[in-house]
Amino acid sequence: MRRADATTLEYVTASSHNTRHITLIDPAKQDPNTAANRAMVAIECGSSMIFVGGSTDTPDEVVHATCKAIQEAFELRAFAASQDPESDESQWQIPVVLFPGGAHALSPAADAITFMMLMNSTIRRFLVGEQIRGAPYLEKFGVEALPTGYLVCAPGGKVGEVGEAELIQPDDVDLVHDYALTARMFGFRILYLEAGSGAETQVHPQLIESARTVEDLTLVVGGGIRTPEQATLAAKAGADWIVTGTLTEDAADLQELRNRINEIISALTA
Ligand code: 1GP
Repeated sequence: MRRADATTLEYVTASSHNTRHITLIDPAKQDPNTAANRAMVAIECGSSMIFVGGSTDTPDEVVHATCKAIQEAFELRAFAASQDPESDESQWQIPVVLFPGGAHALSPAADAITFMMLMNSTIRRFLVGEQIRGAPYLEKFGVEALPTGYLVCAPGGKVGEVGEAELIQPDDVDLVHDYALTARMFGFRILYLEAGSGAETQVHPQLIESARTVEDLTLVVGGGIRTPEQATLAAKAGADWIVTGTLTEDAADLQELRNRINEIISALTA
């Protein structure tokens, strides 16, 4: 549920003193009600955006039910906060953004979508093919497109394999810079450096630093970030946003989830 007075792109690209945190929720991994409960805990702990997506083969209806459940939960919380002088309604005006594996995983209940070109894919489908299939749907339902260059870095995981990406290696600092420059010249506002969900190693900080030297790009970094130290490393290298999925997905219960997100957010705001 985004604020009425700003687009999601404005929210995402706004300058922020601290690196902000995104909680990624994979609709394939829990029912919509559980997803909504987890999203509420994430926001209570200070996460600043919810991504919905991840798996490559989730059907539209599952993605939609999850987005809807999260939006309804946030609306209720915003309403409750508006009735309570001690609470801040804007805490719940948090965008719910699709992070799709393709044109199949879409929902009109989302505020926006990371509209991505997998820039280092070797196949047309992920450069522009899925996007052509998804664009009319997004236009019809008024889901805001966040123009995003998506770069898969080693180890790359499943997205690297499925996307047939020429993985960016840790020492490809010039290459990542040139990709960042290209992204900006295409008019992308966001560059997402991805190591792959559940990756054993996160995106190398020198790649983040190199991309950072290109102005006017908001940097999102994800994949393999599990500890506050790793979050700090990415933040210090210049990430505007970090994404965690696995860390929160495999928490045993809501209390463990709360502890884990609190630790990451404390590291980012220290
Ligand atoms: C995956 O970058 C995200 O696309 C998050 O990765 O699951 O490793 O946190 P993790």
